[in-house]
Amino acid sequence: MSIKQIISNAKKTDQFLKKYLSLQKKTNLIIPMKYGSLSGGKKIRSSVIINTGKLFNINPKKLMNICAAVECIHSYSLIHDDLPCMDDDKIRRGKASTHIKFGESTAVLAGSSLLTLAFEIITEKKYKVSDNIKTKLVKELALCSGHLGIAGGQELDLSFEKKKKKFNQIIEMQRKKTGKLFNFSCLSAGIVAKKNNKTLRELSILGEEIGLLFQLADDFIDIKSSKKLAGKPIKKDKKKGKSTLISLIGYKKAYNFADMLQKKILRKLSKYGKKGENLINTVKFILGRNF
Ligand code: GRG
Repeated sequence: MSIKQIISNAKKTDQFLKKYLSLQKKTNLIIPMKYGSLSGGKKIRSSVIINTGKLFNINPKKLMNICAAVECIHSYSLIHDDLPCMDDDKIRRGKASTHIKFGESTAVLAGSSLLTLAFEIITEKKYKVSDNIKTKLVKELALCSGHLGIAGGQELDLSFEKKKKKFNQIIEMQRKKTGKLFNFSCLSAGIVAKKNNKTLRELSILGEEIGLLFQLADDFIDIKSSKKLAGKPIKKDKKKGKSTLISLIGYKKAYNFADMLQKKILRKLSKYGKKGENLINTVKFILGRNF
């Protein structure tokens, strides 16, 4: 049930983004941008956005611009993450990484263009939410993406390589690198639903916890999955000397921590009753997956 729903949400975002990109003026960067954003990927953040919207009876159509914008930022981060100056990975989503297919300079520029496209999509005239909501979305997405969020987390991740880091330092890095975009995914649905500041704060925290859980699961996949299933090389964290909870406390203790975090998230979602079912299923999928 849950995986079908995730695939169906991914299709909706893909369709929206495909159409949006096809209406752009044709440049040499459009094809690498499409390659990096449309071909493959679970689009799990879209499911988190849509299913958070369900907590507040928001029609998924009202969230499509946000889904597409978040997936553009996510794809941008993957394109840049794979570059030789970062994680130097040649395979992504079961295919050649964008810089292998199109060259490094094109990958840098296609990634950067996806970043700016995200803000174009949110501020789009045809997106029928108020200017006040659009301004809040732009501000929060910028905060989650920059040095306080994904980019800052990535810098920490690279600087932690081959170093012994403390538990809290690893969690902080993962909260930024991966958690912040999930933070925005939950928060943005609350912004569209015009929730009060207390609820928005709760949604930010909830989203960041879901994102941390997602990153922990990603670290488990690096150990237990296969290259075919994961669509990317596995067992690379150890080779690269990445600081993960697994490298610090071992697989079993790291898994127990993730299991406790999942229970905490599910407890928080239980207050929404039936409206929370889809998001609960997404959270369960996140820890149980092997791709
Ligand atoms: C994007 C603002 C910005 C800066 C770039 C390179 C970089 C700085 C950040 C890298 C962040 C990064 C790659 C985090 C890892 C997150 C993660 C677990 C990715 C895998 O996500 P999935 O499994 O991928 O959702 P699919 O292929 O399903 O889309």
